[in-house]
Amino acid sequence: MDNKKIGLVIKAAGSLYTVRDKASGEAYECRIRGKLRLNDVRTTNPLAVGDVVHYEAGAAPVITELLPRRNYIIRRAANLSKEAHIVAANVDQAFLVVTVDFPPTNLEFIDRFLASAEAYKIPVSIVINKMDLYNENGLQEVENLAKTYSAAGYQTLKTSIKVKDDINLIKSLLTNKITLFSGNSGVGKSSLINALNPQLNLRVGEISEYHNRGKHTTTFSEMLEVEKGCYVVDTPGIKGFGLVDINPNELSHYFREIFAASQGCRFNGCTHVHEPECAVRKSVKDGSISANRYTSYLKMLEVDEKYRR
Ligand SMILES: Nc1nc2c(ncn2[C@@H]2O[C@H](COP(=O)(O)OP(=O)(O)OP(=O)(O)O)[C@@H](O)[C@H]2O)c(=O)[nH]1
Ligand SMILES: [Mg+2]
Ligand SMILES: [Zn+2]
Repeated sequence: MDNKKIGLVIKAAGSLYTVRDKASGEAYECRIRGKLRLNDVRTTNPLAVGDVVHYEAGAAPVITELLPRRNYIIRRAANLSKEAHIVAANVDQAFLVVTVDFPPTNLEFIDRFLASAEAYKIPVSIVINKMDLYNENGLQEVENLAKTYSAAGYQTLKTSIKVKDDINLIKSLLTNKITLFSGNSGVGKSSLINALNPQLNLRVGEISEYHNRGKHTTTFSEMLEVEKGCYVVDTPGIKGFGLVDINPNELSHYFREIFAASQGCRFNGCTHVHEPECAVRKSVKDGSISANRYTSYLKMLEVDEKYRR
């Protein structure tokens, strides 16, 4: 009996996966049977939204095999954690939603996300949201942020869910793509997706006034069709972003502007930490590379080196 079918994981909630059949478009709630053959990374979730799988339909549908991934975003829950978590797989691009307040997004978090995406060449746009809420200081921070990441080679957007033009701009960037929305809890991922298509009616949560943080309103990952051919993946907010599988010798390759500048370093294999005639440090000194980005690079070298597999 061969009822082996191919499907796309469109929702991942605990051990239950919703799989959309490639041929019929019908959705099935599946569990995983036995041990899937996976790549050797130890993960808390064997499958993620965006995965393409073999599954067997029937009274109790089961996923039997994971097909090779084109890419994925993977992180460690915390730096000390041994287990990794796959945020999404097989995406065309990622929108990292950030806010300078309500809640503030940490810069190192942004740089960790970018480095991880860079390792699989997943294009990331930085979406600075809640533009309607910022005072003068906030707006100054937004400018600094936009300048830093534009200079590093990333598309940077400033948005508010209340501004129609902003939503239309985002929509125009989604055409015929699968776009991952990621970021801290409360930055407005689900709100932005609702603004793109109000019929989706995703749950959104308040920001805790006491902690100035989101309340982890979205609890599972889901792929949604915003318009024909435009898919987005809404995900639960994440707090930390530990790197997985990035060799310290290669870390600088995942900082676009550091990698570009490193072509001018005197030594092959320069770590840009202490070597003489380092073009990267020179660029940090003269301001053409952001000091914050360089600081993130150094922190990631020190911290992640100890815990790499
Ligand atoms: N003023 C303003 N509020 C916004 C904007 N975007 C989102 N919010 C509010 O921010 C709060 C959090 O929004 P959510 O969409 O739930 O945030 P999320 O990123 O999906 O959060 P998690 O699901 O917890 O990861 C809600 O109260 C939204 O109404 C914006 O552009 N401007
Ligand atoms: Mg949400
Ligand atoms: Zn160097």
